[in-house]
Amino acid sequence: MKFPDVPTFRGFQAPGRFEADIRDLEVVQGEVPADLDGAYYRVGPDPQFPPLLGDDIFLNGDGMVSVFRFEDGRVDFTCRWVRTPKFLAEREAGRALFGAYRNPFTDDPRVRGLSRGTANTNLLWHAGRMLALKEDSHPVEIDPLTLRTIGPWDYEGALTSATATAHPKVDADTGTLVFFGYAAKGETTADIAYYEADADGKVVFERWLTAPYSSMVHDFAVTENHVVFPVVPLVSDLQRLKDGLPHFAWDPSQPVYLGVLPRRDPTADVRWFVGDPRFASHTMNAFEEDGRIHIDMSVGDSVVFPFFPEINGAPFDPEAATPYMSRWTLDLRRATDDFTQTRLSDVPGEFPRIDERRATRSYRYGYMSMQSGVPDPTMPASASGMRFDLIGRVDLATGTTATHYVGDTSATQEPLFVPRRGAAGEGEGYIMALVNRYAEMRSDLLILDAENVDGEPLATVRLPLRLRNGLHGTWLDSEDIARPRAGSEE
Ligand code: V55
Ligand code: FE
Repeated sequence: MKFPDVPTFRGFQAPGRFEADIRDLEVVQGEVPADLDGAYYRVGPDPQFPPLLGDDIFLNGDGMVSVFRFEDGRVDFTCRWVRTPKFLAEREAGRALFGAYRNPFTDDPRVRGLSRGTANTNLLWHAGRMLALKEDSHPVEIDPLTLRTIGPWDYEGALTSATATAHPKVDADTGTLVFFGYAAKGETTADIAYYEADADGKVVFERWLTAPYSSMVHDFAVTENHVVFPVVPLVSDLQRLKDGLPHFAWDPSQPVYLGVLPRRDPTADVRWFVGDPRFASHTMNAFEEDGRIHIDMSVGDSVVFPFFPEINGAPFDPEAATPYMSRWTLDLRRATDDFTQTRLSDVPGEFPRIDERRATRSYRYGYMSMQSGVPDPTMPASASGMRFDLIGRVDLATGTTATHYVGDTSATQEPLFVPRRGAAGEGEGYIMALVNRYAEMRSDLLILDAENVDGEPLATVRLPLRLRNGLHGTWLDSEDIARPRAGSEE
């Protein structure tokens, strides 16, 4: 067995392929705040086997979950693969059986019909369940204490879509979960299924709509009274899959459509707003103000992923691809279908997070992986080509961005905001970020004061090993970990 000699699988991005437990990680700088009592979970792709087709894209690796547990200033570490149906079938075979990213035509015939999900994109804690998410398939439940896989979760049959987003939203006030699946009737279908589940995890609303064209709907926007589905022209169709082409292509001949629905309204028409082609992947937050909807997303003029080609073969344009946090504003009071775009920070960035207590409401702060003017070109780039050498806090009240430089020969992964216990004010808390130390081929967990981002870290927790790039994560308070889930007898 051998992984291909390409950057996706070599150097810092070489597959980790270990499952580990480390007690009491070394704290080499500062002190871990003693009031951090809970756990930071993150997930990312880590292929179990070399790709069936000889090469693969970063987004297709098997989901590996890591957890950092905090208690009394000490930090324990555990990582485990999610035992998806795909992972188990391939482990049994001792090799890869599934082929290209979201292309079932490339699979070994013996796995036909089996879920292709990798559970590699995000983790959701809701109604006492920890779910590992991938947007092409159903969630997979894991045990938050042991990281043992429990199995696919379909909301007791209520998840009628073939897929569920990796970026669901939880209303912090009500505990309501708002989520959707795109390609909901199977790969490359333009169908979107929108759901809401109550605080006990029971699906209480379902509604289907059809997008103007089939594309990657990686994230969406939820406000107090509306949901918005951003359809950006990273398109797909079945013929591409049959032809063995990458699942998605960038098609700048198509406009952006923003589909707005009133929440939990079974009959209202979808209102489609239309704008110039642009790429947007992650929503920072969205809210309503005087009959308008503001959607804050990282927006670029072109697709950020070099491995999803321009549909007519134009070369990847890193400058056009560079994303900036931007605000799209739709005016529901006007009859026209246009919307405006304003830039919220002049520092390029992605992986936006917020103080989740403000999700769906007006807010002040966002936290992001950011890139300074002259990132070191000798250092590895992320899958998107970005070199995230800064952790940033965007202040929407002052229009300023504070940044923390993570060091030479280093790059940050997604920064997560963790509220400080007993502090209710927005942004009172910590930022956690896993930092790649390229010179040492090792990882550090940085803990920053979220109100003093540009200051020295509160603590640097040293890992004796390398955690390749991951995607998204979540914080779980120790009180929640201990609490049995709704309806269980445990
Ligand atoms: C992304 C990540 C995915 C995916 C589609 O924007 C989009 C990130 C890790 O998987 O399948
Ligand atoms: Fe994402």
